[in-house]
Amino acid sequence: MIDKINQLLETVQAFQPATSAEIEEFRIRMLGKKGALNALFEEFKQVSVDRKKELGGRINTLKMAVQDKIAALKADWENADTEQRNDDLSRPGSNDRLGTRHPISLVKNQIEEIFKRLGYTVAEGPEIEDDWHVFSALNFAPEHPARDMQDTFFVDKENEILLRTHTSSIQVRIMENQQPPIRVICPGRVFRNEAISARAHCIFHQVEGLYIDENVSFADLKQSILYFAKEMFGEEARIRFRPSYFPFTEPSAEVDVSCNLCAGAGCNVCKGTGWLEIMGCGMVDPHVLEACGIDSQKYTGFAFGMGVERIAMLKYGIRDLRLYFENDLRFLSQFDSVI
Ligand code: 2NL
Repeated sequence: MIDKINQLLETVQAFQPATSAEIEEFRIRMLGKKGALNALFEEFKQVSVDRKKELGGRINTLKMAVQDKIAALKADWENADTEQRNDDLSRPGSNDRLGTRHPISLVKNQIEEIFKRLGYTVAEGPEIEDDWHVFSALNFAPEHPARDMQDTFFVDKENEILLRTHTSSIQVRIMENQQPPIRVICPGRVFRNEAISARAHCIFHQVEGLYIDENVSFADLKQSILYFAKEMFGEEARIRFRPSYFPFTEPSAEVDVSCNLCAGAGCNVCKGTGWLEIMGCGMVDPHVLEACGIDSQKYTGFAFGMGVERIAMLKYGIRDLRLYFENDLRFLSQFDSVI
């Protein structure tokens, strides 16, 4: 019997499987009901009392060696790369659930795509900016309230380093570095020192656009915005311009789109007016062109800016801004089917 046990021990030590199926065959041959170990235990019943202790110990050692060997082989097998495993590589992969795009990304991408079709390129820029690119080049008066600590986050007040409050700073950098024609869309995060509520957040997203060339007119602006509104809200969308004021444009306007929920009849989203405000725009102030090194006698241009959170709210009927920042899957997974 001792010989048999030693022989089996050698077999166990020498065993090298070529496939995972061979490990299983080995396990059954050794530990199965009709396996080698059970045969030994059966034979063990006939062993005389004085030899039971020694042989019992040896059989147990063998059993443990078998179990350890199988466990080690299985672990190796799990870690081996697929080429070594004779797996069927043509079988379907596992269906891990995919994440979904955030509604802010969806709408930002959509805005970019619409203006790309009109020949615009997309540009980004730094979130940490200086006073010149955010305020001074854009014709903000020295005492303008946006320059105050109450409205703007300063990184270094003394050196006038701050978090950009709009993405116009990207367009300033572009005008400084290239001559017209310029046609560019500038998306990005912006920062304003505001209390968080259902309608305001201190971090939000903007897309601004800029078009500069010879003979660019307000009529060009109106047609470009009409094209955008129809692409974004549907072919039946109508727009209207209301006079407004921005330091960096003259004349300036705010743009409304006909309410897509009540088709202009009046509902609680458009507060009974039939119109929803979607952006601000205007002809670039000649002071801004000159500050950025562009000849305002030769060139004119228009610019516009919109809040991505607001466009997404109008498009998807989202009621509370805070939903965008909470990462609640019940909210996010609703955008599963949107490309
Ligand atoms: C709004 C209004 C606007 C611009 C942004 C702009 C940029 C340059 C020069 C002139 Cl570099 N204008 N941008 C113009 C008018 C309006 O945004 O309500 N945004 C959410």
